[in-house]
This record gives sequence, structure tokens and C-alpha cells, in this order.
Amino acid sequence: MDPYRTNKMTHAILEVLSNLLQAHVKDPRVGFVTLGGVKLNRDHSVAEVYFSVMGEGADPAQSLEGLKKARGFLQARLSKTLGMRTTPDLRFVYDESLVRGEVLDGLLNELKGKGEFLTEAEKRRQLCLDDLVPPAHLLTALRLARVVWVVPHHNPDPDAMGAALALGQALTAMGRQARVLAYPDPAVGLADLPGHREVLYSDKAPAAFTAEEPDTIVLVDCHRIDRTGPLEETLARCETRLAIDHHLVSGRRAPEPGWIEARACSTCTLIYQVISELAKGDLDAEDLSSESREYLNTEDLPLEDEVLEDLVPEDLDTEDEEGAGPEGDAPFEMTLDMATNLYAGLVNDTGGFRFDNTVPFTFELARRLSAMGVDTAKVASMTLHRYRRTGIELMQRVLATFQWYDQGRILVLHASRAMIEETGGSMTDTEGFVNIATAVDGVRFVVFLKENGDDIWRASLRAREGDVQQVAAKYGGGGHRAAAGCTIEGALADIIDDLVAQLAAMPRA
Ligand SMILES: [Mn+2]
Repeated sequence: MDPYRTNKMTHAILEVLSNLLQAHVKDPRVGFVTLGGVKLNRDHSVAEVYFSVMGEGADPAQSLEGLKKARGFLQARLSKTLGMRTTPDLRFVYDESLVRGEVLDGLLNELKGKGEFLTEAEKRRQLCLDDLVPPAHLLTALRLARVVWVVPHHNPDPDAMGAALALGQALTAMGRQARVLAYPDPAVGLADLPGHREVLYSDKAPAAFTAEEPDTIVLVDCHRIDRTGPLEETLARCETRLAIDHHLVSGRRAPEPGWIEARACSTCTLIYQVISELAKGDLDAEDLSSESREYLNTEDLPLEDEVLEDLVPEDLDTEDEEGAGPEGDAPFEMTLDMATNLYAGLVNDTGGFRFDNTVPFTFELARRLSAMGVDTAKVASMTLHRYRRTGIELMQRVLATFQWYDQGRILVLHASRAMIEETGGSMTDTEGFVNIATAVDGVRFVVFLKENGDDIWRASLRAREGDVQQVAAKYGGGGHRAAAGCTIEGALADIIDDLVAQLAAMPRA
């Protein structure tokens, strides 16, 4: 089957099943289930549905029983929703590692014949930049795209914006009609990134969507459209959506298909690998088939039809409605602008190479980008530790809210809408405040609450040791072990009590 069609179908099945589980399956055993991916066999008769279980009391065996019981219902609803004559036979497969990216880890270790006794940190230190390989289906989907929107998450940081701009520039270099989306009132520094002048702001997106009709959406630094705030509704109108992200998958809603690799220190690291692959250009269809055949002949392998079919996608040389042109994509060079945007993401997401996600391959990427001519000092001063005057005035007020709990191990701070009004600043000015709190001696957890609306607070959680992603996930949020976020409704004092109680109860290493 055509990889583009398989990709679309995989995505559709994952989305429908996730929604069905959430809305219609009341079995408590299924309550812990998160669907991580779907794999179709060649003729689409069987779909392996990978799931993991999260939360206290989660039991994979119990959850599998629950899923098996719901299978008939799910199968019927799936066929109805997708309007398919026959639906693939659903098989549920427990695979915690799918969510955590450990499948690849395991394979790599096997290939290297070592690593079984290494800790996570040691494994990450051994990883090379080029061990991070973009999945073929992602590259194919990007090549098949004609009108593409590249979209960072709401309230983008330099990693999200740098990733979006660099990928947009690469797709433009490939001759695609690419647009980079952004949100009004960008954080200080972002607007100076190369190419930011041409972004499409979210308030103009609905009209632009109608005019341009993007055929593909690529989310960067997030993996679900509900992280795009005001853009969610518009983006939902495009059914081919991809995600390139380094955040852990959490929550019940399925991620968009694409590349989610939590071992990467920044999304820009992943985008660098994607652009490097795209920049090689694409062999044309004729060449691919003749090369595969030649290879098979010289190697004296059995020329079974099945083997050939595997190597040569069936509709490669048939008519070509929306696929790559017959001549394929020409190679292109990664430009200094792309490299500068990628470096901005890399230097920011590692906190200027200070956070514990800084490993050898981080420096390898920094070395390559720097060798391309990126002005590293300029990018750092442009995007790291840069404040507007209103930002400093806001900081004075936020610093005054510091409250210590659990004998100084938990530090809570907040920024209210009143403070924003008094200073004439904006919430984007609070970017980086949480890092000040995290730097306080003896602090294990930081909770930074930002008022989003009446009794609605956005919580940024930080951990020097421990896993705040678990806590964020309980509120439907996500992130990494050391940094996560979620939105919570309620009175400020109640939210603080709740979060402090959960953090204080976390076992210590
Ligand atoms: Mn990031």
C-alpha cells in the first residue's frame, strides 16, 4: 500500500479509537490506557494497536482484558465512523516502551551488543546525533506535501519558533508552499529570529486557511493540536497532520503521527536531522525501482514477487496526483538562516548548555551549527536572559510572591493578571522566571502559576530531582521529568495546596 495512504489510515484509526475509549468505554480497567500507535500490516487486514498504561494501580494485564472486552464495540464503531466496508482486525499490544521511545533504545543496544546494564543517563551520553533517525513515513509525508503549514505550540519558546522557522525555510527550499504560523505578541527575542517577519499570525489563520487550503500541517515542539490554543479549530480542518516533538506522550488523546523522540534535548535537534535527510534530495521513481532490481540481481537473492513488492511501493510508477513530481526533489543546502534558528532552539532548551539534557550529541550539533557560521554569541544574547523593562517590573512583583513549603524544598510563585496590568507587560514577559526559582539553593520542586482566566491557572512545574511530568499528567498536561506544565481550574490557594501535597509526597531518590 502507498505509504501516504497507510499513514493517513493509521492516523485515522488511532484518533477514532482514542476518542471512543475516552467517550464511550466506561470499564475502569481501560481508564489507565493510552494509545501510542497503530501499525497496519501490508494488506490492511490487521491493525496492531499499541497501548501503555499510566497512573497508580495501573495493570497492563487488566487493561488488556478490558480492551479485549470492548473490542467488538470498537471494531463496529470504527467501521461506522470511517465508513469502511471492511475494517482491519484490531489486536491490542501492550507496549509501554512505545510511549517512552525505548523500543529504539532497545534496538540500538542490541545492535551495539551492549548497554543492557547502563542507566538511562549513561545511554543518553552514548547516543550519537546520527542515532536519531527520522522515520521514513515522516519524510515521505513531508515530500508528499504541497501546501504546508508549520505550527509551533501556543506561547512558543525559541525551540518551538526556531524549529518552525527552520523547517519552513527547508520546505520552501524544496519548492513547497510553506507557511510558518505564530501567535501575536511574541516573547522578546523571537521576533528577531531569521524569517520571523514573514510568519502568519494566528488571528489571520482562519481566513488564510480558506484561501490557501494547506494539505499538510506539521506541529513542532508539541504533538497535539490542543497545544496550539487559538489555532486548534483552524488546524482541525486539515486532516493530514504530523508532529515533530521531544516531549513525552501523555494523556488519553493520541499524538499526531510523525516523530516523537523524548531523548532529544530540543525539537531543533530533531528538525536538524529531518532537514539533513530532506536536503539529500529524492531519487526519482524509475531509478528507485531499477536500482532495487539491480541490487537484487547482483546479490543473487531470490526474485520473489513479494520481495520486490516490499522494495518497490506499488503505485510508485502509476499516475501521480499529489505525490512528488516524476523528477523527484533536488538536493539543497542547509542555509545559515536555518542553522541560526536551530541553534536558538538548542541553546535555549538546554538553558545555555546547563540543563541535564546536555549530553555529547548536544555539543555535536552545536559544533556543526557553529561550523556553518552561526553567530552563537548573538543568538544567545538575542534569546537567553533578555528582558523588557516591563518584564523586570513584573519580575519584582512575582519575586514578592515566593512561598516556601516542605521545609524549603518546594517553592511556589505566581503571576496574576492584575500584575500584568499594573506593569503594562504581558504573560510572555514571565518567560524565564521559573528558572530563577529553580536556581534557589535547597529547592527540589518549583511551581509557577500564571493566571489565564477567572480561576484558571497555567502551572509550570520544575524538578531538580523527581518526576513532575507525572503530576502534570494528572491534570491533563505533559512535558518532561524535569519540566512539565498543565492547566488547572480553581482558587489559587486550593491549587497550591493540592500541588504542594502531591509534590511533597513524591519519593526521594
Ligand atoms: Mn522544546
